[in-house]
Amino acid sequence: MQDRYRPQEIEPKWQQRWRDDGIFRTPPVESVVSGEKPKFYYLDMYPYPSGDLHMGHMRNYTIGDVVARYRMMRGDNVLHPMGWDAFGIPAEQAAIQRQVHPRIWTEQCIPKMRRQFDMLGISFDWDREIDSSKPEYYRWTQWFFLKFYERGLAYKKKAPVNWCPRCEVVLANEEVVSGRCWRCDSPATSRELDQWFFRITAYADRLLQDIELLEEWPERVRVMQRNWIGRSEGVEFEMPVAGAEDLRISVFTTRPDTCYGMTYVVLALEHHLVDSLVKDPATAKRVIALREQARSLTDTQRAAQGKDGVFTGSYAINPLTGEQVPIWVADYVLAEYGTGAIMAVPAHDQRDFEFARERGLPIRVVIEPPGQRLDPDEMQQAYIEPGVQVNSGPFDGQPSEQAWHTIADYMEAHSIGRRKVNYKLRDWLISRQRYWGAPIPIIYCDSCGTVPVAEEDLPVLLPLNVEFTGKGGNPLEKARDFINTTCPHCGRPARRETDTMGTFVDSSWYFLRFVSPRENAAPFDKNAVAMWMPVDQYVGGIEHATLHLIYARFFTKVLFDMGLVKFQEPFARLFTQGMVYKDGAKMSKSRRNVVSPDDMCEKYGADTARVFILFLGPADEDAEWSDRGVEGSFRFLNRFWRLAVANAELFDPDWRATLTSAGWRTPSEDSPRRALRRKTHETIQKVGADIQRFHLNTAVSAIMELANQAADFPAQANLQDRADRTVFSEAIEVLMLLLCPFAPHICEEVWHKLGKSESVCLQQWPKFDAEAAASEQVTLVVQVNGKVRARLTVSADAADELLREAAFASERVQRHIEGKRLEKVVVVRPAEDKGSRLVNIVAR
Ligand code: ANZ
Ligand code: ZN
Repeated sequence: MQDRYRPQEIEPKWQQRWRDDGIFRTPPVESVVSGEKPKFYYLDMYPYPSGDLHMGHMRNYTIGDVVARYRMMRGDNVLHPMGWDAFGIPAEQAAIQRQVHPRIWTEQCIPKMRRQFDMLGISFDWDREIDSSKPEYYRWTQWFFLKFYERGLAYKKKAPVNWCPRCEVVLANEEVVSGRCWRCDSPATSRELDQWFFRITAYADRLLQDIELLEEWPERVRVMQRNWIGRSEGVEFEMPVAGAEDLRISVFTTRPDTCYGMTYVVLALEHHLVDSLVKDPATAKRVIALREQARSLTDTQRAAQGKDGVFTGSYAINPLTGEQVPIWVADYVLAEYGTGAIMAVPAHDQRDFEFARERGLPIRVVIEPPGQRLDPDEMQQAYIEPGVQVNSGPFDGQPSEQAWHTIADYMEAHSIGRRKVNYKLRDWLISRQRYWGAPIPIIYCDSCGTVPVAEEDLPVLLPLNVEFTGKGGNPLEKARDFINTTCPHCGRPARRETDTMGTFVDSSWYFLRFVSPRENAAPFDKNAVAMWMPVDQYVGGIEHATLHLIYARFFTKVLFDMGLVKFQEPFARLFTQGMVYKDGAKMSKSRRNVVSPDDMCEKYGADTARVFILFLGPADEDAEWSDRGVEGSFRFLNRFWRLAVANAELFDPDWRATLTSAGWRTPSEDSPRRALRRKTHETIQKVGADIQRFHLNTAVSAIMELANQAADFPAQANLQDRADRTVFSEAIEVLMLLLCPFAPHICEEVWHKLGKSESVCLQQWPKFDAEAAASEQVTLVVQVNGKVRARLTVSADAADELLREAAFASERVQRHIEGKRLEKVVVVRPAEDKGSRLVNIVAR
């Protein structure tokens, strides 16, 4: 009786064996340094331990597992770690809703997820597991804060911040997605609070320039980072207020060429001059109402949809013309960008155009398309292209691109303004008025002011004994024992900072911790970092294109400047995987379209789940769930099982020796044996190349094809014949090895059933034999006007175009068409592409 394929029995067995034998343990630094094997640090973005592994995770980590296992078989020294981004809001929400302490909650969730990873057979080195919410870890997060503070890169200021009324938490700009909280989706509002920032803007230029170094990153992510940093070159200049010459309005423009087209000026609602300019009480009331209305909008929303404003009653003087223009206050100008004020040029800026049209403000054209006139009354939209200057005094007639510079030069020469570079990038708001995070190591003393905690006093422990009411924000504010302390300078009673750091701080350096996770004297062992970093392959979702991936780059650059690391970019290669959809929507609990990895594994086994999820489509694209696909993957593994197990008797473990000694490496004749050997080696090459390019779905189908051909082989060949048996055995063994990264458990079981003893996971990736893979040769018959004129030998996979070329390259063919006009060239292929091809030429 033949064994049936029973994944539920074999999978736990092998997982246990792999664990007992420690086969995924990272090689020690010493052996990596001395060895000749290349190092390969494969990192999946570490997850938040929600306690529930979903399909998105599963896809991500399966992709990673295939690549890491493949690298291991290729002979690389592989570091493939996993850990937990364990601080953050959900654990605290759980505490509020269920009265479970975040510590306990987290400690319940982590083993659940670890079990799920193990259930899937992911090859993580669990000895290196890290948890960012443990004091061993966050003491170093705090240590980095102190270092940043020392270097002037951490500072505190009052700032209007985005606020989520539902989570009762401050949101960084990056956490506001289309005006909503990135986590709970409720509309964000705005508030003024004391906040801690990291001065990432000091690194804006380096972050921008070094994008050039990230050649192995998806172009999409590089573009998103460039836009996020948002460098713009322009001119900043000042305008006196008419009748109040001590008041000056500073504006930033990227279009100095349009200065003569300014017909009004706009201040942001929060601009510091608004209150001095507005004299009329009715207008002042209106301004207050506008501010009130804007409070519920985020910056992005205001810039996009805002268009409400009021005339202040005052006028500014255009320094180029001496002309007076009205000063308005409006919501579409942001207080936080540039100078918080603009010169409005409705003829050439679309937002100004709409604002002016609605209020009947004048529109003056100063740039016209070459050879064309523009009438402001006729314009349907702003003209934003380059052109020729008009109505621009001494600059008339200049191409606008030139006038950009001549006007900027003029302003600089006359001390009206200066060239200026501005960035969209804001300093990174790191503080959270939340409990579940690393406490910011700062002490406030009435005599000494703001005092950093001494390094040797780290970690500042997060007290466990606090109350979670869900009201009024941060429970730490009521934790007396925590707050009351003594000043490190003067020893008098002092208070601790109660803000904690956002989790993006934790994840900005975790990739460094993995190289020496138990290091106690430093955040990481410098030698280990020098050895393993940078990460060779980083994989995660596109949603991190700007957030995490800019912060981690920034951290790395600061650490470089501190002399702690020798590289400036942490991630050499980046891959962003797509999401999993079902019925056209992202899988989510609220949509009730979740398929759980547990159910799949229970029903079909982990190997089927893995093969299926990879087979869904290209790994970097979103994929649509398909129930039929699961069945298909399961049937494939069953076929593979039967192929190997049913033919176990015929399997020749010494096929390799036989092959070389008997000289059948490249059977010359056209036979099933030759075809199978060719297919075997074609597949070796394709699967390896596909894995390196993350084309895992096509790799799987290539393996399926080889399996099908091998399954057909016994009927076509004579397995009593030694040559046939050898080539067949090779195909079976190669199949097990190629499939191993994708479906490791079944391969391991079959491998042992065929009499092998060492783990299949530790085998060498099969070697590609180019000669064996060389494609079949077929005859190409060339006819000219119905008569055979040439017989040529061509490769069977030559496309029509190549066949035509080969035909015309033949001298005999040339002789017969010389001096004639070609009327028709037809390529004829035999059924299933087997046998000779024909090129038919008609020439008169
Ligand atoms: C006059 C002008 C004329 C402008 C023109 C554009 C086109 P980026 O590329 O984003 O830097 N601006 C400046 N500060 C602003 C603020 N705080 N809120 C809203 N808008 C602001 O764009 C800079 C341009 O955006 C500036 O150039 C300014 O409008 C506007 F035909 O000045 B411009
Ligand atoms: Zn003090």
